[in-house]
Amino acid sequence: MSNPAAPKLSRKDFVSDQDVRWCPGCGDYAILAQVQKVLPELGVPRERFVFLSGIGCSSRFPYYMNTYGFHTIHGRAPAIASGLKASRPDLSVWIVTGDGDALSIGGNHLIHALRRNLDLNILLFNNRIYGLTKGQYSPTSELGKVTKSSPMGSVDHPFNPISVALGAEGTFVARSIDVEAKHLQDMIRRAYEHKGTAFVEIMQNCNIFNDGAFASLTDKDTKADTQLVIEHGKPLIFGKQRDKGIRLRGHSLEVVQLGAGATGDDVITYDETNPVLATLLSAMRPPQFPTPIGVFRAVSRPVYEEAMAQQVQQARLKQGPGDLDELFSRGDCWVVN
Ligand SMILES: Cc1ncc(C[n+]2csc(CCOP(=O)(O)OP(=O)(O)O)c2C)c(N)n1
Ligand code: SF4
Repeated sequence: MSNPAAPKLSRKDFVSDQDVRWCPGCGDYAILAQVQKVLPELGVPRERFVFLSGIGCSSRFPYYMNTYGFHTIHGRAPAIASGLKASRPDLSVWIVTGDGDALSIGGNHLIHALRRNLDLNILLFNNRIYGLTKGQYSPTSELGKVTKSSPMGSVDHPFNPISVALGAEGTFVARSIDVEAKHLQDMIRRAYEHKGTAFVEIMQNCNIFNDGAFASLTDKDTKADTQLVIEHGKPLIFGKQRDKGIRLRGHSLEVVQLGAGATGDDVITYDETNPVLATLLSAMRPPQFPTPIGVFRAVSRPVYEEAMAQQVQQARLKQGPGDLDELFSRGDCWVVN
């Protein structure tokens, strides 16, 4: 899709003339800025990009991108994006969704898009709350979360979006954080480069209804010990002094202190094509473990739209171009007067 003859674009080309209506301080601004930074670097003409969303604060995203876009209906962006990509495989199709939009009302659409593996990019802004509707708990809110809709604390066990995407056999599954600009840019670029459905969970602060949900991950004093940056072919090492690692003990993971009975050789070297490692890492939870960010899984599998186009071509060769009117009126038809 990249075209060397395409006009040189800059961030400004992707900024729309719409007033941004997110609350001041919302993490969505940082994500928008990184998407607008990366897109001009991809060598794709602007009119080839389409952003589709469902409903929520995050789903206002298409208004702010100077590209084609469609603010669709709640939870249904994956369905509409699938139709678009199947009929226009030349477009670069992006879905922007929230934890409520993608995992409550849209849960079913999300998992089927992932297993079908159309060449789509899904950015799930996870603020662990319903922002637009003013602060009800969401499917990623922690157990015991006190909100207006759970005044005594939520009794729902939360989803882990990475585990959902891996369980649906997503071929590209990654996580980043709104304020980790460079890391987020890398994940957006990798998502674009992946052929197949790329799923990126972006931890996003909703400073109005769930402020500080990821504070320990983003605070500069703690983040070296609470984040584990996973990279293909590199050892799972973290900590301010880079002195802690993740190793396998039997069928489980454990944190080891390097130099105190463990060496770099004991630590796992990450392999983003290994489904067992991805599953083990997706289950890592604080406070026992740091929170992994990066690409959990990247594997290649045929994409839906190509297989579909091949079948259509084969059918045309065998049966001719076809006639829709003739098909509709064939067989057991009647007229209602
Ligand atoms: C059919 C339907 N049901 C419910 C709603 C109300 N509603 C609008 S947005 C939303 C959830 C938004 O949460 P999330 O996807 O996490 O997005 P955020 O606003 O936090 O970015 C809900 C329940 C709706 N608009 N339509
Ligand atoms: S309510 Fe939360 S998610 Fe929505 S715009 Fe405001 S800060 Fe952002």
